[in-house]
Amino acid sequence: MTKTKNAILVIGACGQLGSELTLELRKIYGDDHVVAADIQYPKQAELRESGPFEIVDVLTPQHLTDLTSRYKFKQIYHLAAILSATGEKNPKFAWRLNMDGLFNVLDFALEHKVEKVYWPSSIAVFGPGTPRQNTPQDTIMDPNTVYGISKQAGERWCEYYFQKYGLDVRSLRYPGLIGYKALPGGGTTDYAVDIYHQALAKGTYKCFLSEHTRLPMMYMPDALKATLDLMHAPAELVKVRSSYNLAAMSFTPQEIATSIQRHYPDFSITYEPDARQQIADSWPQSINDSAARQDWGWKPTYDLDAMTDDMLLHLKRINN
Ligand code: AKB
Repeated sequence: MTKTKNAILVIGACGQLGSELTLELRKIYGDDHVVAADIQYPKQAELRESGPFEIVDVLTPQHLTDLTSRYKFKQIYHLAAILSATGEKNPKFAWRLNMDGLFNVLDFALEHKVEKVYWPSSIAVFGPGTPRQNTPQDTIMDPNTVYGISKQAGERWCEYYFQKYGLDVRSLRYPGLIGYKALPGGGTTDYAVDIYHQALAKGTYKCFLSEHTRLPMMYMPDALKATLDLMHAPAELVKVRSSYNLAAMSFTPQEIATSIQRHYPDFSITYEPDARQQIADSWPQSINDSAARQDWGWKPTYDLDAMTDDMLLHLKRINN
């Protein structure tokens, strides 16, 4: 059997970020060289049909080893994780999946001489003791969700593998991600995606966060660009080996509703905060990403209104 050399593996390829990142990587590296992997087959036809797909459960290292008879991987994007809200429902399992999954991938990468690994961190690494405005790269980190604790520990392990074993691991602390192609699963920032779908479907939205809850957010094209720019940066420019702060915009539920009302003046929003409010209240309101800007030239493109215009345009097209 001939092996595909220089392959790229995307674990968690069916998720919100993975489904879009896989397609971008296929545009750059060629469809056959980007292997999408997840615990279930992709629902999205484009993802299913455009290139190879493999069932991989990151908690089963043998699934990764089995792939080595057919692929020689040069890069791995390990995106599989349990997010903040879902993590609180089953903390022990979230810890196991987020941490053991990361170890399995890092160890596989070392053993099989993978050149680069990407692993996402999150603003969830911050907590109630962290300065909430313009949160610095290096500051107090006292996360109080299992997701945040696992991301903070994961950051330390990524840096450890880089320093002790020379593994080129790169990472970004994503804010809430918003895109029209796939739904997020189980996060505290998910409302900012759902609100667009509900605006078009019902003209009204019941928000699980209160109206003035300000959180850092980013539109998917910016998140994809940041991820690829970081991965393509020369190694010597990647000076932060835990995870880079990354920012684009910050807004409240009331502000995103106002942005939607520019297109749909009758759109209305109500507020019924649930357990996710407490998580949101422990996170920063805005992020200082000057290290990413200085080290490898990060600069976002979309603000709230530009994102709203684009989201609504695409969702209307998809719905028709
Ligand atoms: C979540 O809300 O859990 C995620 C995140 C900010 O990492 N979107």
